[in-house]
Amino acid sequence: MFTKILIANRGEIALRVIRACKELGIETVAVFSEADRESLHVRFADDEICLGPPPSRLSYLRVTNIIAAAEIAGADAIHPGYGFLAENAGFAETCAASNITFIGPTPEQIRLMGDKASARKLASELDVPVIPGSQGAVEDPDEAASVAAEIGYPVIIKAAAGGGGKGMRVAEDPGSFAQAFQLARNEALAGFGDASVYIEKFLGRPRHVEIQIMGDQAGKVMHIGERDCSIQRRHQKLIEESPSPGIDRAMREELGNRAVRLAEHIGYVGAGTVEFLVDRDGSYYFMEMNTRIQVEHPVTEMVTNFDLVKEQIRVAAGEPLGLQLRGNQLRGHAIECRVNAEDPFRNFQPSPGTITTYHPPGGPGVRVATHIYAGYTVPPFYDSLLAKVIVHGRTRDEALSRMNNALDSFIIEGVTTTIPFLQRVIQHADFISGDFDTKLLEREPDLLTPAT
Ligand code: MV4
Repeated sequence: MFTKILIANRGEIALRVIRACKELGIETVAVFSEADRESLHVRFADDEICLGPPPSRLSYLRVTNIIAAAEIAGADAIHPGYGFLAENAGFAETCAASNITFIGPTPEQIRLMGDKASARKLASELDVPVIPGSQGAVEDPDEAASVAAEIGYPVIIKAAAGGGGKGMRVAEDPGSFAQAFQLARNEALAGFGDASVYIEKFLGRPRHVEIQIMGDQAGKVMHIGERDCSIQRRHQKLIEESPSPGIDRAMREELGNRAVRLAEHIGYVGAGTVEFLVDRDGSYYFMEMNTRIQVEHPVTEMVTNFDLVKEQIRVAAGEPLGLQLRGNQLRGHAIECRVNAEDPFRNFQPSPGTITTYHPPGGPGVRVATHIYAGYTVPPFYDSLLAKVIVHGRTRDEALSRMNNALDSFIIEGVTTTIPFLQRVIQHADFISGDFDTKLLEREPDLLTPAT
């Protein structure tokens, strides 16, 4: 087992990893930017090293500084958390070259799944259903147009190096295809330094259902249930839950087995997520794979009682998967709401500043993942996640009731938060019934105007 882990991250996920290390008896090293000196991850870690100025490209993204910090502190492994360097294959390579274990998949696995066109190609070769579309990337505009005609309109053009909704264009009809294709390529080049794009049939009202998987170094991969992440705004997830109200036991097993087949084929090590779009007629399609621990992982932890972060560390140290799902049963229902320092009624404009009052919700089945406290100043440099409220109940109704009460009693003053907006969403008839999809917020603009 490792003796000391450097956490190459900040905020709530850094605290989450530190807790897992403490339970495993592993020492911790926090790294921080000049804006995060007063952060709790710095206080709770055994060692602390400043990386540089506040902007992340000068601190949390500085590979050489992070590796130097690990060497100085004597860390034998690095946990990247999510975001920042978590899906950077070059960083994972540099760790290996410096004799430091990167807690996550191999550089090759990160690279393969990071190229969304190659991931799609691999999935289809393994009989994991993919959305009808091009075989890999297409360069030639005429060839692309004939692929689009073949699959039928509307189509969506996606950047191979994109993912998570970045670099996508929809073409409704043949007349708008050539321009959309050109724009998508230009945006892909500008945004990712790679103009490669691929084409898919555009699904109008899909659900986003993702399968949590975990693999060990002996080649064993298991699936650990799904999360429904359909409630999103501009590709930012707002609410996640497990199990998904849109799929049944048989479908869960089917998606899980497909996800495992894909991951096993590449000898996937660590925690990963295989994303699917599920259409209203029950057909499902592979979309992409994320090679990191995700923000919403606690939802899965609540319905399984697993500690996914501890398990990531154990498998990275070469131990076999210690998780066991009895009869693949998920226990009860969990929901997560992400609370951000943003003004939901002013186009989600960021609201950094100092927290004057803080009181978290509590009670049975309520978990709050946060790094904030009264007196903490939310810096303007990073994403605006303040806290995740995760509730568990025996039924979805019980979980929903707990979430309503939790949001009601969550007091954060000094910055504007998205809590009032989240309350409205979970009180919407379509959310309550479970009959929702990725277009819910677009269909309901009233959710975004202040109550009168
Ligand atoms: C799609 C789609 C419809 N059809 N692909 C958005 C995130 C990125 N991973 C892919 N995304 C989508 N891909 C086809 N062929 C609709 C979306 C999409 C979406 C997906 C999941 C959750 C929220 C979404 C919001 C808008 C669009």
